[in-house]
Amino acid sequence: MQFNTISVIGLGYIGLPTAAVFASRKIKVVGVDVNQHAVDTINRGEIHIVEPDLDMVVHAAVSEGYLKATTTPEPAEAFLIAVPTPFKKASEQEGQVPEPDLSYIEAASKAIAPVLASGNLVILESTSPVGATEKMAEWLAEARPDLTFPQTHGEGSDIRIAHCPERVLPGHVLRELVQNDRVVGGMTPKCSEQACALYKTFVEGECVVTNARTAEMAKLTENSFRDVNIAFANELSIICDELDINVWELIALANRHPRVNILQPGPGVGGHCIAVDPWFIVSKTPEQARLIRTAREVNDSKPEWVINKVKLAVAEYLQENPDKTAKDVTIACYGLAFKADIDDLRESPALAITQKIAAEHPGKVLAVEPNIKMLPATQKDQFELVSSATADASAAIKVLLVDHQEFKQQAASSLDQTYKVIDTRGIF
Ligand code: SAJ
Repeated sequence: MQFNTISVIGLGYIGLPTAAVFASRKIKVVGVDVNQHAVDTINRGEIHIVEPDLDMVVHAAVSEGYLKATTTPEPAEAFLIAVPTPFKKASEQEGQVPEPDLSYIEAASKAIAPVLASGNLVILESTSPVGATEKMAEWLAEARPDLTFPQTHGEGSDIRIAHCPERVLPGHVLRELVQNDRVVGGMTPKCSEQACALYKTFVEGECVVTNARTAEMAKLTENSFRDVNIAFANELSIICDELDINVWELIALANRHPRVNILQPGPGVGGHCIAVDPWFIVSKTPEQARLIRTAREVNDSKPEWVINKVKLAVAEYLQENPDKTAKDVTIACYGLAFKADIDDLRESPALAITQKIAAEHPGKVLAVEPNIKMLPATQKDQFELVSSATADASAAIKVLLVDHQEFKQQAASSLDQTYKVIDTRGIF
């Protein structure tokens, strides 16, 4: 099947690169987003998110006329939905399992329904709980009783539906979009076949076919696998601290075993995926998903453990310097991003730790984040953004939160200083 026009709904971290890559293959792409600012920015050939090289691809796609953005859906042969699937806010309480919020998928389905036509393909790319694709198909069918859908008409339906989860790593999106294998979960084999034909316009990896539910679970499984493994490393770091063992040396030694590959501890798990997606499994099967839930809890509790370590370091410093009070102690936090070598502060344990320290510590709190030029407005009054040199010169306590390249390069020269160091990433 030939696709001349496709529409991507949701022009964020996944939708915009996907739209741009399709457009770079000379397919007409209509990008749809509710955010007028994003739409205007893209139509100027610019981008509103940070991702290496994306600006060039979007600029080329817009100026050659293959990509345009709009707030209102238009007819197309295929629709790709790449909107957020966050938690429901109301259930973010102690002891409760966060429930996935499908309202963005629902809104996107209702927005495209009026322009759907027989023969169209609708793909859900958003990371979703098991059953979300079927739910999307129901919403579409309710809005368009004049069309037939796979849940009622199988292979003969007017509309084809599939779930094809994105699996790209922020910072490497353009390469991974093209090179990664793609899981294609059609509601029927014909749906999968058409979705494969669409992705094959740019995917160099294999398109591996399954059903929609398995595709949904595959994505959740990948991120839960990583979360469980990071939780194992984080738990080891707490055990090793108790037993006076260097956890990084320990992991390096254990990883010499041919069948052991432990991940790295850190200050907690951030980002928009790994800390969220395992909950989609837990909320569906709370009785069965015991390990997955515990891993989430282990990783979510790590920031508090780091904060307690900082408090202990302050107390020790004051014991060693009885002429000083807590107000005289400057704490420097190195790194605010959710992981190394990116500028993304959203859902970042490093930022949360720095904010909490700043809120509780009576002395000065400095933050060093080489990947940003200024603090978001909400953080401006909480702590100061300074250079490494300034922080090094005035801090009594150093808290290393993100293993940015810059910090790794400076680590060796910082060793001979007389700071108290809480190194959550093992770079010192
Ligand atoms: N982290 C550790 N220790 C490690 C590895 C990671 O503490 O050894 C932390 C990071 O510092 C960060 C968090 O985990 O706070 C997540 O970082 P990440 O690099 O593991 O993953 P993301 O969130 O950037 O991207 C993940 C990827 N999933 C997997 O690797 C299984 C990516 O392929 C997915 O497409 C993405 O989630 C997504 O969108 O779901």
